[in-house]
Amino acid sequence: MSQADPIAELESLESEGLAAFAAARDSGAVEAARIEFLGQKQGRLKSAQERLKSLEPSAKKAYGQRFNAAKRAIEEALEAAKSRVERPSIAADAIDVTLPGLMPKLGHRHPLTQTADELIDLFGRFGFQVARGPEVEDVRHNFEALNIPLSHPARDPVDNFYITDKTLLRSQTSTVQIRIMENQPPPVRVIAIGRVYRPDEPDETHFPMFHQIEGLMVDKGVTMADLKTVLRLFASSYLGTDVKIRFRPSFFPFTEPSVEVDMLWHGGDRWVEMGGAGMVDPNVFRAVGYDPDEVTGFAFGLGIERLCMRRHGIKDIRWLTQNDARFLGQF
Ligand code: FA5
Repeated sequence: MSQADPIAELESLESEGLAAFAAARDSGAVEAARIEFLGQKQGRLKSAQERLKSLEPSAKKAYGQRFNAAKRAIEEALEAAKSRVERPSIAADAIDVTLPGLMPKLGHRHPLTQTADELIDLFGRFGFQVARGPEVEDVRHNFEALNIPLSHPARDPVDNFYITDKTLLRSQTSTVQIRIMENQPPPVRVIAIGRVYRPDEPDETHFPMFHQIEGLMVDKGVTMADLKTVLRLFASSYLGTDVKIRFRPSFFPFTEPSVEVDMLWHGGDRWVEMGGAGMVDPNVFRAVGYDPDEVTGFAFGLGIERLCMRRHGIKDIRWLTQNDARFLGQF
């Protein structure tokens, strides 16, 4: 392009003008470009227009047409740049009521809380009331009154979270059995749900803090058959009619006889231990002032995590306490 070629100069003026408006990011820059290219006194288009007068008559027509095209293009670029830089400030001030709203993320109850609430509801329908007890317990309620003497290995400090010699984080909800019977005469029909603590090594099915549901029924003539009926009703209501339950002989100091409660699901390949149960030991009745010749009773204690995991197909108990929203959001 030679300096002397007026058409070529118009072309580069046009492309510089378009580039200047395209690069303008705010109204100040748009205005500066407007003055540079379209200014009435010193604008570059104005000077290009002046040049027309000095051209040979034969060149005037072509130059004039090219000039008009360049001017139009630059004016359009000005309009486009104006509306582009103005748009954000309009959007910032105005509320567009036609835009779809942002849905707030709703929280919901933790799967363990859901399980606990469902158990309370279920046993409520069988006539069981809800009781609570403290998580920091004394050795009387956690051991002594439950027929666990001082020499018993269950009291070992390596198996419990002691706070002082006489207090500890309760290791089982059976403590609540004692608290209830101390405070009310028979008949009793209660469940207690809550946290319990044991220094167990965490793995897929064990965690040092977990939850149990305790059941206690005391009345004249309560038998092992009542225990099995209640647990079977519970299992089929909570987990489905195709659940089988099985009692295995076991030992707990506070029940005699004692059993381990296993459950087997349709499609499952093995029995899963859900908890312990049995007939309340006469020594426990004596410790709370009940007459073992007058009343009998059954008690059971099941792991709530195990029930919740079974119900939802959760493979690892540790997921329940990791607070990963992607996991919790599924329930
Ligand atoms: C007891 O705790 C007895 N108190 C149950 C009982 C109550 C027996 C009333 C008789 C009468 P056990 O230690 O087996 O029993 O625990 C009961 C259930 O708690 C277990 O079957 C299991 O489901 C659950 N459990 C035990 N330890 C853990 C743990 N570390 N993590 C998660 N669940 C556990």
